Amino acid sequence: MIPEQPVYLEDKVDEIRQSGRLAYRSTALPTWCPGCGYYSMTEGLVNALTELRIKGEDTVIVSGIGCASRFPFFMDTYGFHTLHGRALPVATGVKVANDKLTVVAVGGDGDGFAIGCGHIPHAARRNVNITYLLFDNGIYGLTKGQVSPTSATGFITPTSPFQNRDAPLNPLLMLLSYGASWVGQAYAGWPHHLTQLIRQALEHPGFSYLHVLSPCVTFDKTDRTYQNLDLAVRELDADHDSSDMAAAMRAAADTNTPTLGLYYAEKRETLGQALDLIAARAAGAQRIKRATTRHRQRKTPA
Ligand SMILES: Cc1ncc(C[n+]2csc(CCOP(=O)(O)OP(=O)(O)O)c2C)c(N)n1
Ligand code: SF4
Ligand SMILES: [Mg+2]
Repeated sequence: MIPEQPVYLEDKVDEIRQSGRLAYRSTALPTWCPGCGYYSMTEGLVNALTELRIKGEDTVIVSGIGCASRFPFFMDTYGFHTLHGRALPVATGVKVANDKLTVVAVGGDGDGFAIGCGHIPHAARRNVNITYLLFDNGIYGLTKGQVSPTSATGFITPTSPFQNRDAPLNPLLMLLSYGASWVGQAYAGWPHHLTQLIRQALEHPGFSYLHVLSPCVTFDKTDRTYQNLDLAVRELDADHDSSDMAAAMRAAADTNTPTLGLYYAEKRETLGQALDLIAARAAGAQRIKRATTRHRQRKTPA
């Protein structure tokens, strides 16, 4: 259909800018392959930050290494592209240094569950108030498609030419048992649902873990494709109780049908709150020590 009035590119860009959707975009255009699920995550985070009115200058995105970990380059927020697998300790340090910041750690399945796997339980049990967005494409995308800790058994890749013999890890079950205080799962092919879950994760006061199923369209033509995931995923049951750990674990254990939504959420003391208390106690102990010393000095005859 030909529009009655001509549409000018400048006007269109202005319209998009006014909607706020360019506010968090850097001038570096994403270098991901066309169709990569990671575009949905960029859109989802931009929309969630816009809805929550969190400013770019108050946001820090921390990543490791991999295609997923390029994320901070494409965002006009503060960013830190760290070493392979090291996003979580750096993000924890950023948050501890300045509790007012919104800190988002991002990374892939290889970055998080292979080389960086040792950091996840500690960020979760400490309940550091950050959001971890895990982009799971079940493959090492950046290094051209090797098998990863979440690849399906039987998956053929350059490092598993006679089929992957290992069973995939179950990240949701792991995070639940590590003590993450917010655990959810989303899918790059459901962008509106993804935005809402990112928003909830950002709003949660504590460690929020969002597992995002995402196709690597270049190196996986058979397994985690949009076609397969579109047929496989479904929403968590409407009566799912996100305060019920056993129900969350049952849903997470059902790997045949990946369910999307909020699995589990609880409110408990964050690392920042605990450190504030420790600092107050330490300051109190110092005051008592100084007062006792002064008292003793006054009582001791010269
Ligand atoms: C210490 C170290 N070991 C290995 C590599 C090679 N390497 C780069 S990215 C990567 C895997 C990334 O996979 P994933 O986290 O799933 O990210 P994706 O590319 O799939 O988004 C590996 C093994 C590296 N850069 N540094
Ligand atoms: S290689 Fe795969 S994960 Fe990396 S940008 Fe391309 S489609 Fe995305
Ligand atoms: Mg990957």
